[in-house]
This record gives sequence, structure tokens and C-alpha cells, in this order.
Amino acid sequence: MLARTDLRGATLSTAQLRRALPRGGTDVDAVLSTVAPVVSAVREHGAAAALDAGERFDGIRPESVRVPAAVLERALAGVDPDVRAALTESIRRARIVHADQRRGATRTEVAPGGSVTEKWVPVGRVGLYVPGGNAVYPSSVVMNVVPAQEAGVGSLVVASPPQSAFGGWPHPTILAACALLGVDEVWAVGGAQAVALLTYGGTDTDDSELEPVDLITGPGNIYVTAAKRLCRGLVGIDSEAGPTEIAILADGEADPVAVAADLISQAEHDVLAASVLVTDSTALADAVDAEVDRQVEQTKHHERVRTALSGTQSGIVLVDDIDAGLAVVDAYAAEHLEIQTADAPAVADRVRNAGAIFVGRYAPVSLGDYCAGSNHVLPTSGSARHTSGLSVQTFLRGIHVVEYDRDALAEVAPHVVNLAAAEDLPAHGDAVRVRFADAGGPS
Ligand code: HSO
Ligand code: ZN
Repeated sequence: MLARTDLRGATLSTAQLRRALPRGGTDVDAVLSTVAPVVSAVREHGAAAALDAGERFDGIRPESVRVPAAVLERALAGVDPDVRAALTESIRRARIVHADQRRGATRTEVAPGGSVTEKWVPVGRVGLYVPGGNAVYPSSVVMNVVPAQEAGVGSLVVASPPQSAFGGWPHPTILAACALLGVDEVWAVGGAQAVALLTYGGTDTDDSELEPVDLITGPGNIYVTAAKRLCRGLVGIDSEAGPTEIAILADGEADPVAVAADLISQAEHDVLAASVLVTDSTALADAVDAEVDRQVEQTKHHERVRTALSGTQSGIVLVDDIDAGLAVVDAYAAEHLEIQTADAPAVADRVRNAGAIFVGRYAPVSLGDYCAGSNHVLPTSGSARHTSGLSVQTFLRGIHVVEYDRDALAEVAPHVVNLAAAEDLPAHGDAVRVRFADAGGPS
């Protein structure tokens, strides 16, 4: 089922390598013209326009945008005890990892009497988008909310699409996850209109204010992504999430049963999901291919898994050796990268580009999706070359605090004046000079 790309014996440049590798892509630009009127309607008419859009596109209009506290409490009371226990453990593990990411201020003494301190200040208010519809991911509530809370964000709202099956409120398991995390502000709004309402704010059906946010995080469908592109700037945006990807770098020692299971696991998300095996062993490639065929038959969502695995975005890449394989996975920059080779930690250590790296037989991506403690909101479509997954850092801003006393400024003043003159901005130099006017200048 998996197409093969044979790179054995080839020496390719980075650009050639990127072109040779299987990769999907969604055309966000194609839906911008559909999304733009929704965003401008919400900008002008607020919540009413967002509710209208939901009614038009999804056929559902909740009583209010804000989910009442009683609905959240009911969802928590009604959640399956095993799911509640699993969410509690997922939250606990994510919390300890993300708490360790907090950083203190750094003060640098630049010169006697002159210092720069970088202090880390949480974003004031954030909006966390959690998709609904086919994909109901309470785990994504955890992965968005925990880093924001650990960063010290004071005000956060979760937005998730209203569901007709649940009285117009978001899916109860999403609501239960919010309640478990102590999130009391949840909006029943989805799609492009959710991003727009988070950006501009509005007035709810009971006349209460829906305050705009400073930053929006969380993955969504192509309309959500298009709206993020339109609202970016006015509001901070984490990243544009594309379909899920898994790449596995494996040698002849790897277990084809586990490799096939992991390729299938992420293909389960979406017909556009990408599952790529990179190996130097044709024996493993053959065994994985046979295993995939066998396991796909038995998996619940076999139709979309089969579509994802037989799509051009998935496949097996054959390489000469693990060094060549490392060059391939670095060029690919997968959202998730598994290393299933002899001495996996040493190989993993050499990887430069990946959203997250899963080392060895007992660290499958599904562990990271739910309970490793790591974050599962990760860069897709090769953006792992320049972008990190969600973390405490996403919700902090580093602010430089500059403190110089008179002597420290006097010492460096001529350099400021000269650079200002070189840029033909003499008023910049004067702003330093006037401070020493009564003393006849700094030196
Ligand atoms: N693998 C997805 C996250 C997820 N998996 C949620 C299951 N639920 C993107 O990292
Ligand atoms: Zn997943």
C-alpha cells in the first residue's frame, strides 16, 4: 500500500531532497475568499454574526456563546470515570513537564552601572481553539491549557464548536476536560467565526461582554487556519496547523508490527495525514508493508487510514544507511519522528529537525499524544525547521528592561551620537546629549 521512494546511491541537495520526499499540503489560500466575509461580519457585528455563521455552516445556534457554569458542571459529573482518571493523569504529567519550562529573569551587567534584564511576562488573555465535529480531542484541551496556565496566563478562554447532539454546547468530554483543568470560560463557537470572535470580541446574547484575546493557539480545520492567517497581527497566532505527520527512521532491527501500528495510528486522524517510513533495510520495508496491509483490515477507521497511507503524502523512503536516513528526516522535519534503530538514543541525539522525537520501542507517538507529559501541539508541514511545539514559552514574552546610571550613559554616549549621525538621525544623538547639557556634554 505504501509507495516507495528509492534514494539509495543518490547524493541530493537539500532542495532536491525536499522535492523527492512525499509531502502533502492544504491550499489555505483557496478558502480565504470564503472566510474573509465571515471575519469581517464578526468584526462589525460581533457575537450575533458568529452565531449566524455557525447556524449557516453547521446548522446549529447555541443559546449563548458562553457555556453556562451548570453545563460545565454537568459534563464533569457525567464523564466516564476511566476517561476522567486518564485525563487527570495526562494533566498531571503535562503539568510537571511544563512547570519545568518556566524561566526566571536574566540580568546582564553590560558595563559598570549599566544593565539589561530580560524578564518573562505572560500574555494577558489567550484563546485556545479546540476542534469539534469528527475530531473530538479532550487531550488537545490539556495540551493547550496546561502550558498557558503554567506560564501564568491570567485569563483564558477555550472555544469549541457547538454540537447539535449536545443541545448546542461543545462536546461534553471537551467540557469535562475544561472543568478538570479549572477553566471556567468556554465559548460555544467554532470555525473561522471562532477565530474572528476571539480576535475582536463581542456582546453575548445576555448582553455580557465577550472580551477579545491577545493570542490564539490550537489546531483547527482549513477554515480556522485561513481565519488565523487573516487575523494574525491584530492577535498573536501560534502556528498554522496542517494535517498530522509521523516519520519513522528504522533499521533492520526494528519490529515491523510496531512500526506498522505507529504509521497507522497517525493515519487514523485524517485522509490527508502523512505516514513516512525511512529505512536502510528492504527486508524491514517489505515486512512493514505486509503488516500495514494486515493491520489496516482490522482497524476501525480503515477507510480513512487506507486513503491516508495510499496518498502521495505517505510512503517508504529507502536509504543507504542511517546517516543518509538522518539527512532525509532532517530535510523532512516531521511533526513527530520516531527512532527505531540500534542505539536509538545516539541516533536521536543527531536529529536537528522534528517537532518531537520519540526514542526507541517503548516511546510511540500515541504515548506523546496523551500521557508522556510532552506537548502534542507540534509544527507540521516542515515548519519544525524553524518552529517549536506549544510550550510555556509560547505564552510568555521576553521584555528587556534597560537600566543605566549617569556614568554608564556618559561612557557610551559618543558611540550613540556617532551611530545616530551615521544614520542621519541627529535628534537621536541630541536625546543623549541634552542630559549632560549643564555639564557641557558627556566627556
Ligand atoms: N497526534 C495529534 C494529536 C492527537 N492525537 C490528539 C490523538 N489525539 C497531533 O499531534
Ligand atoms: Zn494522534
